[in-house]
This record gives sequence, C-alpha cells and structure tokens, in this order.
Amino acid sequence: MQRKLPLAVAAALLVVPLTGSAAFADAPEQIVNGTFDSGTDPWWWTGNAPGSVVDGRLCATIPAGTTNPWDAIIGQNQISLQAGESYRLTFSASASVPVTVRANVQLADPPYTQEISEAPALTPQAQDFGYTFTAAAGTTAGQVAFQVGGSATAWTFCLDNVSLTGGAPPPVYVPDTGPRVRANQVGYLADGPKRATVVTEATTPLPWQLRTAGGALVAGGTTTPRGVDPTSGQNVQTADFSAYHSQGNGLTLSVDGETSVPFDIGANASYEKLRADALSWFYTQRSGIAIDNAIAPGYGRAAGHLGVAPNQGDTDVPCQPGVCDYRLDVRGGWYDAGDHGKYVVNGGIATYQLLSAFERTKVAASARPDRLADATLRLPERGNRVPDVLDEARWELEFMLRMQVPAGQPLAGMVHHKVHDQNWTGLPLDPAADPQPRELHPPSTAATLNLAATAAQGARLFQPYDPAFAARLLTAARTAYAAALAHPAIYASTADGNGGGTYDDADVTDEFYWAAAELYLSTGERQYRDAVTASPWHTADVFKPEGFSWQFTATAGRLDLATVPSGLPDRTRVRQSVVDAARKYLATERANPYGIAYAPTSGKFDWGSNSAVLNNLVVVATAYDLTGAADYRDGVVGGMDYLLGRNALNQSYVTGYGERSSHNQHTRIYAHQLNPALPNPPSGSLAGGPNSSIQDPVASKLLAGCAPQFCYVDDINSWSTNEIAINWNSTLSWVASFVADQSEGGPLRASPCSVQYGTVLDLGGVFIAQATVRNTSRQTLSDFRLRYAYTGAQHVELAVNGTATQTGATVEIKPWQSRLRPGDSTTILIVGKVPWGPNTAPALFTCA
Ligand code: 9MR
Repeated sequence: MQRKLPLAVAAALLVVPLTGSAAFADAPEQIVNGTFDSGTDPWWWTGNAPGSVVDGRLCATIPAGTTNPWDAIIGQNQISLQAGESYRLTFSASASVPVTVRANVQLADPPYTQEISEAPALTPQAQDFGYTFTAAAGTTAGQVAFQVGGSATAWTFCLDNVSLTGGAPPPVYVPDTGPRVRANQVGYLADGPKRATVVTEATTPLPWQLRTAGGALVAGGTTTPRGVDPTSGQNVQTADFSAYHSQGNGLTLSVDGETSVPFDIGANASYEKLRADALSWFYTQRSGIAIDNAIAPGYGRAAGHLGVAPNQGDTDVPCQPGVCDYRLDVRGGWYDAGDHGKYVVNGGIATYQLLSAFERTKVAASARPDRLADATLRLPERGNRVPDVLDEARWELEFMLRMQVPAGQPLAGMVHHKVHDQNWTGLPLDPAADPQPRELHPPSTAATLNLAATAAQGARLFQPYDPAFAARLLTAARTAYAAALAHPAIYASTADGNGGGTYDDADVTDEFYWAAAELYLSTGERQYRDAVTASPWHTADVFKPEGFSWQFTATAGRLDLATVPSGLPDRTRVRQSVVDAARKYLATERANPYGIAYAPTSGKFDWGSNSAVLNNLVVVATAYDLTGAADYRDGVVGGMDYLLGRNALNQSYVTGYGERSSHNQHTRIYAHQLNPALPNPPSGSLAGGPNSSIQDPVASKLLAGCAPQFCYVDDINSWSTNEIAINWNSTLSWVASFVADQSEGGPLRASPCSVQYGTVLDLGGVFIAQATVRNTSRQTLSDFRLRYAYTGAQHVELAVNGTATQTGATVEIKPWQSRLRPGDSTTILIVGKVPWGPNTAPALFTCA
C-alpha cells in the first residue's frame, strides 16, 4: 500500500547522487511492486509459507517447527547492485507474535554472499525498518530475502512498502562506546593495581569518585592528564585508585560527569572462573568427538569429521593432487578457529601454551598445582588421574602425531602442514554437516618443527602419567627434528589459501631454536644443547615489541630455557634476558594511557593483536616467576584491564566477562548472530581484537581510516578483527591461570623452609639424592610435608629418613623428624629411577 512519504524521505529520494551512476538517478528503486498494490508478483516464497495480499500488505502464515531462518523465506530476485554504491533498504513489517527474523540483501544463488543480513525484531504492531549499506560486489542476480523460519510455533508475517534505493549516503559507522570512563569491567584484585582511563576534552586534572553499588562514596582523588593517545587518537586522563583495597561488587568510578560500567574489587574468583572457562573452551573446539551437552551445556553437537556423511574426512584423507599418493587418518585435534581447518603450526603454539601453563606449576612459587590438577576443567577425561590441562593438550598432540609422514614414504618424519576443506564453506556450519572434501597439504619444515618442539615438551610432562605415550612423543620429536634437519627449507606456500588459512612462514630458524630447546630440556643431550647454543636466536633479542606468535616461536624456546631446570651453560644470562624484556614490556604498558603492553614498531595493530598483548604479559609473568618482584606481577594483573574493558571501545574482548563483552565472534559453530537457534561463543572465548589492516569486507566497509584501537567490530563476518582461535585462547588461558594464582594480589607468602637438594649417586637409571630441609620461619614446623615435582622423567621409589610417595608428577615426603624448630634442619635421602633424560634437580620445593 502506498502511503504518503514524509517530506524528508521524499526529498532524499529525489537527490541525485553525486557519485552514483546515471542509472541510479533515473531508477533509484530496485524493488518491483514493493507496495503490493498490484498483487504479489514478482515476489516468491518457499512452499511452506504461501503469501497473499491482505489489506494491501503481503501476509503469510509461517509454519511451526522449522529450524533455521532460511527454512521459510519470502523474497524478490533479479535485484541489481553496483559495487561501491550505497543502498538503503526500508520496509514495514509485523508478526502476530514477537519474533526476530532476517532481512538480507544477497546473491540469489550459491554462495548466497550477503551484502547485509539484518535482524529486525518484529511485533504485532507494524514497524518501519531501514538499513543502509555499501555493496561490496556488483550483480544482476541479487535478492532481497526475508528469512522467517526457525520458530517453534506458527505465526503470521506481514510486509509492506519494501524499497531498495541506490544513491543513499554511505553509512557512517559510529561504534557505541558507552560511558567515557573505561575500567576493567570484570574487576580488580583487592591488593592489586586499579587504574581506569577517561576520554575527555579536559587537559587539566579532574576529580574522580569511587562509589559502592549502593552509591556510597568510598574514595576520591584526581586524574593524571595523559595527552593524546596514539593508539586511539583520543585525549585521555588516567585515574589510579590502587590505594582502595576493600572488596565489593558493582562499584563504579565517576569522572567528568560520566560513570563507568560496574566492576568488582576482589575479583580473584572471576579469574579462577576465567582460568577454567578459557581452558575448557578447547573441549568445545574438538574435532572427531561428539561434544557432550552435559559437559558443555548448550554446546552439545555431533562429532565432526569422522567420515560420517555428509563429512568427507578426516579418517582417510588424501593429499592435494600431486602431493602424495597415500591417505592418512588425521582425526581429532581442535578446529583452528572459526573455520574447520586443522593446522599443525598453530596447533603447536597453542599446545605449547597449555603444556607450559601446566609446567609452570612445577617451577613457579606462586603457582597452585591443585588448580590445574585432574578434575579442574569441564572435559570427558575428568577424573582419570591425569591433570585435565594435559588431557586437553593430548587431544591436539595425538592429531599432530597423525600428521607425520609415515616411515617408508618420501619425506618420512616430516609433518603435513595442514588439513582442511577443498573450498571455503559459509557460515554457520556445524562441523558434522561440512560436505567439503578434506585434503592433506604438503609437509613443511615449520610444521615438522612444531611437532618436534611440542612432542618433546609433552614427553617430559606426560612421563609421570603415561610413560608409553611419553615414549611415543619423544620418538616422534626426535624423528621430526632429524627430518627437519634433512629438509630445512620446505615452506608452506603463500598461495595455498583456498578453503583454509596459509599459515605460511619462510623463516624457520626460530622454530629450529624452539624445537632444539625442548629436545634439550627433555633429553639433556649434547646434540640438542649444541643446536641451542649455535642458533643465532640464542643470543639475539627474541622479545619483539610485536610479541611472539605462531610465526615467531624463538621466544617459546627462550622462556622454557629460562624456567625449566637444565645444565645449560649460560642459563643465568638466558634468565636475565627474560627479566630485561619484561622491563621493556612493563615500560610500554606504563607509557600507554590504556595500559596496553604492546606497541608494534609499525604503529599498526596486527591480526590477533589481543593475543600479542597477552603473549607480552606471559613474558612479564615469567619475569615475576623468576624474580618474585611485585612490579611484574602487578604489570600482568594491570595489563588484563585493557582486554577486559579499559580501552577505546569500552569492550571486554572475552565473551561473558564484563558488561560489554564480545559475543559475535567469527565462527561457524557458535553463529548466533546469523541464526538465533545457535549459541554465542562459550564464556571465556577471546576475540582476535583490533587489526589495523582491516582485512575483511565488514571491517573495510565500517572501519576505514581507523586508529588502531578502533579497528575492531563485534560482527560475525569480521573475521580479521573478531575471530576466535586456539592460539588466542591458549595465551588467555596461560595469563588467566597466572592471575588466578595471585590470590588478591599483594606479596607472596614466604616459604617456611629452605631446601638444599643434590644428587649424591647417579648410576644411570637409578639415583640417590639428598634433600636438607631447614626451617627458616619463626615458628616450629610440625607434621609437615615436603613437596616438589621433577621436570624430567625421574620417579621416586623410596626415602630414608622420611616416607615418600609420588602421585603423578607430585612428590610428597613426610620427614620422620616431624618437628623442626626455627633454624633446625633434617636431611632425607631419596632413592629414585630416571628411565631416560637428565637428572636435573627440581626447581621448586614447598613445605606445608
Ligand atoms: O592468526 C593468523 C594471522 O596471523 C594471519 O595474519 C592471518 C592471515 O593469514 O591468518 C590468521 O590465522 C587464521 C588462519 O589462517 C585460518 N584460521 C583462522 C585463523 C585466525 O584468524
């Protein structure tokens, strides 16, 4: 039905676009019979939703019980669009019961590429809707489609006055950034640093007020002007309320007439939850296993890629044509990110970080081994007496082992770079419903060294739990390393990016260093030690401003050489290099008014910048573990603020954490934004974050010219700024685990004892060690236990002067002298076996 247009709209339609073509000036309306004045032609509908004109509108009864929005559609085809032209889609619509539908302008045929996909919320009262977009591609075979399926109950849809006009002024994207006071939306540790940033025109200090949830003023002070922040282009000031220590929920900070979103003080419990959420996230990313809804409520799904139709993998996968003539069973592992690809290179760094989070419990004084023990995560192996984080890492390690070229084949021992779909698939797509053929891509030196590094690291960590698996890992690591030496320059092609990412890397000297380091730490062997010390990376600065990543892994090797005990001759220098780097990252964090521990030399934020920030915090955290200096701990705790809301967008980048958290990340599985029947990503999912290079159509459309912090949009189609990925959640897991270990911040409780440990006899396979425990506290120690964990393959058999047990990796000794007065000591002899590898002394002892 044609209604009289409001004057402003009518005027807009008459405007001849300056940049538009003559065609649009002549015929700006792309919809035929959008008013239904001449019946229903040329509108069409799916058979289950026949339309007819009722009171001048097109109405249709939408059946109950369909699943997806596109299970019932009303649309019009033969829509022409010109690339770069801006359009406005307007219509009036109602629903007999409130329902959210999809209004799409897209290709009429596969791959149904969408120009816009909006989600109007319809009500019984007809409402007017309007959306402006700039067409990314030209077509004469476009479609306006109202996707109205997916409702459990039947309802009536009515539509009128549908219009699509060219020549619209291009949309200007203005993100909703909420209040100008930016805080960590999750909260601050009671005894930790507490800082916030305010965006303001003011250049002189402003008063700030801290209030409880009930509105009581509990602290106040003045801000520090910080000038224009280059990462956002904003004039900002910072408020420091670290001196306030009282715990509470829902506090707010007010400055310059604006009030932050509420946050907690005493937020350690949130970090404890984040540790478990960020790590349990890997279970829902698993390939080759049904996700149990009882374990991951709301995320249950069928097993993906187990060779069950319509899947065509991953149990018997051929190579790309011409690459090999065998097939491999490469089931399992994690889906890399929002896609269904599985890449050994990225699997490597993610697995390394999970294993490293666990290994930290053996070497870091502030770590809490009980919090990463068995039955701490939500996964099916819970309760199997193996720490859950190791179970999860094993899921990927088993996959990586399957990617190794079998003996007898050319390139035996090398590792296939990746397995993924032959062509890119659309969103959403359940892994079990992926119909694409899967292909193995050529082996690469980088993938081979990723297996060598993580399998070597895994070998020492799995030894106390599953020696047979540890042996398999060590053999695979040695074979892989030897194969990489024999084929040191087989690089993944930059052109091999159809159906999956390339993960290309033409410099693998850093991977060689990392693999040699892990092999040396696990075996103590001279060949690997020499490879470490001969590597140019051993003395180079491996701590770049950009941080480390899947592509640059020398840092991973360096961190482990610094923390895992070994006989490395220059270990003191190696440890100092971590501390020096942490000082640099801390200076970066302090210099930035949002506390960003990341300042890439280019001034541009990289793809996955949030993981770069976190990886720099891993270095700072390691410096804390090495030195115990509070500045480093506070730097990590305060560095999390940026990711949890203290930023230019007022955005928490972790789903479910904070008032304004990312929840529309790019993923085929948790694609709620495209289909309301699907979930959002699970709580604890990290978004990739601002990417200055805005490399996807949504970002380029909305964010052109963005200052680094603004190069992000929480839209499912912005894969270059808003994807989820295993290497991003792995570093979130590591740092969340570190922060959770810090209790409420403040100084670490001093150990009541000191321990002198040394090997007195080593017969190669059997050893006797001596541990002298001295009470260094002012209280008598009574009925106490000495605890430690070997970082190698050693196993305690018995003790003299004490009762020793080893459960998994944990050794517990109850000294027969059960009372130690201050200053007293007792010496225990430990008899153990060392089936393989070096017999290095443990790094950490506790008495309790
Ligand atoms: O994280 C990767 C980033 O460093 C690269 O610049 C980018 C383009 O090659 O690819 C990213 O990795 C993606 C991978 O190629 C495919 N799966 C999703 C990954 C995360 O976006």
